[in-house]
Parts: sequence; structure tokens; C-alpha cells
Amino acid sequence: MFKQLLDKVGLGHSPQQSAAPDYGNLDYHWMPSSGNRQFKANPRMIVGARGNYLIDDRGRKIFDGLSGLWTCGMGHSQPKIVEAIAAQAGQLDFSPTFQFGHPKAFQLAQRIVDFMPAGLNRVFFTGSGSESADTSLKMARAYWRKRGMASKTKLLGRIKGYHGVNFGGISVGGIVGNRALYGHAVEADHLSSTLLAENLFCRGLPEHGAHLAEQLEELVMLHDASNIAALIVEPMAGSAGVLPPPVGYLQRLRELCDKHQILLIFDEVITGFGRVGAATGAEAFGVVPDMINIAKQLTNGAVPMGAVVVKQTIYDTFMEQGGPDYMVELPHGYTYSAHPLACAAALASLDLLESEGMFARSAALAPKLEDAVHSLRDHPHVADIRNCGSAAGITLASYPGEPARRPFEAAMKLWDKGFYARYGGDTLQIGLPFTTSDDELSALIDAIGATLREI
Ligand code: PXG
Ligand code: PLP
Repeated sequence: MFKQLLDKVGLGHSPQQSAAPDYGNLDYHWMPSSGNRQFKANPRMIVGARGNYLIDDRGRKIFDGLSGLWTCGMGHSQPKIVEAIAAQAGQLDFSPTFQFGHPKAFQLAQRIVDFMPAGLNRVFFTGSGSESADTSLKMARAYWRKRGMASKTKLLGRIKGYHGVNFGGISVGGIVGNRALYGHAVEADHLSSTLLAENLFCRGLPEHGAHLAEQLEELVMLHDASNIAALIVEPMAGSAGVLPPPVGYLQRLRELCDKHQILLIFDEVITGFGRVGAATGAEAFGVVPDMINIAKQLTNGAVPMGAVVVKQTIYDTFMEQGGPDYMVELPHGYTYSAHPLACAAALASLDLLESEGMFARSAALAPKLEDAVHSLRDHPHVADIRNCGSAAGITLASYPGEPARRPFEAAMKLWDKGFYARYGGDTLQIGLPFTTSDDELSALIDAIGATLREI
């Protein structure tokens, strides 16, 4: 049935629509971060994906304008990744994670280091970006304790930051909708967001805002450095609507973290592996943190996997303070850390990212996307546009008291037109596949333009 559907769709041919199959009762699946009631009344069912396109259950080809959920920069169902997963499943489907290992975990760790800034060369595997966030925060606290500074426990994040949905991540996270329901979590404080009125419609990195890094000095004055373990930021905030870092801002955070012995964690779950036109945001923006969190693009989205990459000094501290060598140095890990299928997918993904020059392709898209997306500036409802690498965010003016409604309406119209863009808060988000052609980009921008005139 699926094969027939794909054959019928035939990439490059005009979509042939058919009636949606009956899936029975949709009530049982509580969908993640979704409007369950709206979806179940109007299902948008995706049954296949190839290259830069999703295929829905009516046989329509839909351009994937967010690369999955920022996951599939190289397009869907990459044959080499599919083959690697299939071969691995036949050879070693699961390997006990704690106290035993399998070769691909070690090969992959070494391979990941090839893509990291010099000095970040020890890799801890997780199953997702949220697990990476909580892992890095626990590591930071444990690190200071191992160094005899047990009072350094406070965790700092940033307003509008997104670090996944686990308790540590929502504590340092700065998106109110992700926090408000859950009560008191882990002690944390926040820098301001870098979204400034002076930077509206700015192309690439904003000129204004480096001064916001000085707020770290204020938080140090408030809490005292002896109580602060780490600062976690996304080099480019993704989920909040693509907020590129102001020129000089990350550099200043690095200086202040050094001055006050605060670990600097870059959450590169979106920026990792090409999204900002380089292997990492650290590389693109020229700032080396103490830890880098990755996920998503690591396996091109094909199997869940994340990781925390740390400076060797951090790893060495745990080894030196680890007690007898049969003892566990860091009592932390997931059943699915370094899952064999994920390792196989990631090794294939990293090989392709390199051999296909994907970082350069993402970088080459940046000026085209910038020109294209900013051409929407004078369309109805457009309140701001930002871009960085192959990512862009379009803020839409709110209905009174309903900031999230207009982006939702826009995304639904776009879906009907055969384009997937993500809506979150008051923005539409675009994260182009690195392989997006000029024609695909202009078709997407034309569709957004038409949509904005209709809603
Ligand atoms: N950190 C960052 C910076 C992220 O962007 C996570 C952590 C959590 O990763 P997991 O794998 O646990 O979801 C993310 C995830 C969007 C969108 O629409 C972004 C994410 C997830 C879903 C949607 O921008 N980011
Ligand atoms: N809850 C229970 C009862 C468990 O036994 C485990 C793992 O063994 C977990 C949670 C954690 O699961 P995971 O390692 O997949 O994060």
C-alpha cells in the first residue's frame, strides 16, 4: 500500500489526490506538544517522506520547510542511512549500555569529535536533546563538587531559551508556556532574551545587543559566583523563533564565564551539524564553550539520539576523582545511550554531511534565504523577520490576546498549499533542507506570501 502510494506520487510529478484512508479512532494517542483536539478534527497524516518532501495520506507531496523538526537537513530516507540502520538491526539490535560497550559507540564518539571545536573531545550519549540538556546540567553541578566547590549549583539560562522538556531543561528554559504548568523545578535564573526592537528586520546577526551579556555580571552580584555552576544558551535560539546572537554577545558571555568560573554550555541541538552554515554554532560564531549539546541532525533524524560533548579537563576531573577504577565515575546514563541503531545512523549521517559538503550547502543557502524571506517584509501581519544560516523566523502581529493564532492559521493554509512550516508562539519558522533548490525556495516564499494575504 505504501509502495503503491509512493509510486503513485512519483517525485517530480504533480500530486494526485485521493480520499484519506480511515485510521479508526484517533483518541488513544496523546500527541506531544500538539493541539490534540484540533488535529483529531482535522488530521494531517504523514505516511511517507523522500528527500525534501513529506507525503501525506492523500498522496500529496509537501515541501518540508523545517527539515522535519530541524532534524533532517539532508532530506528524508537517505539511502545510506537507511542501509546502515537495517544492517545494524540485523547484526546487533541492542547492547547493554552500562558497564559493557559496542564498537560503533566508540567509533562514533571519535567521529563526532572531528566536527567539534578543539578541546571538546569527550562524548556522552543520550537519547534526545532534552536528555542532553539535563545531562549537561547534572555534569556541571557534579564537576564543581568533584573540584571541591559543592556550593556551585545554581543554573543560569536565558529568557526565550529552549532546552527541551525535562525538569532541568524547563528550569533553565525561558519559554513561559513550557514552564507555567509544572510548578517549582530546579533553582535557576535567567538572562534577558536578545530580541530587541532596534534589531527588527535585521539581516543575519543583529548589530545591537552585545551589552545584554553584561547581565551575567548582575546575576553574579545577586547570587555570587560561588553558587553558580553553569550558564546554558543556544548560540542561535531556535524554538523561540530563530534569534541569531548579537555581534560580540557570545564572546562576552565567554569572557565573563571565564572570569567567574562558570561553565558555559552551548545547546546546539538545532545549530549542530550545519544549520548555521558550519559544523557548529561555536565554529560559526567563533566562541568555544565548555560543553556542547547535540541531537536532531546527528542522525539526520532517522533514529533518536543526542550527546553532550565536553572539554577533556571536565572528563579528566571525573576520572581523577573517581575512586577505585571499578567504580562508576558519573552515576548517570540512559538505557538507550549509544543505542546501536542510532550509532549506525549517526556514523552514516556524519559521513554524508562531510562527503556531500552539507555545511557549505547550508552556508550557500543563507544569502538566498535572507533575500527571499526579507522580501516578505511588507506583507500583511509581518511584524519582524530574522534569518541565520538556513533558518529563518517570521513574527506575525498578534490577534488581541492570542499571539499563537495567526502563525497557526498561516501554517494550516501552507499545509493545504503543499508546504510545511513550523508555527510556534507568534512566529513561523523555516529550517530549509540543506539541499533546497532555488525553485523550491521561491515556491515556499511565494506560498508564504500568498498565505499572508489570505489570512
Ligand atoms: N535544546 C534545543 C536548543 C532544542 O531546540 C531541545 C533541546 C530538545 O530536544 P528533544 O530532542 O528532546 O526535543 C531542542 C528541541 C521547533 C521545535 O518547532 C524545536 C525543538 C523541538 C521541537 C520543535 O522549533 N527543539
Ligand atoms: N523508570 C524505571 C522504572 C526504570 O527501570 C528505568 C530504567 O531502567 C527508567 C525509568 C529510565 O529509563 P531510561 O534509561 O530509558 O531513561
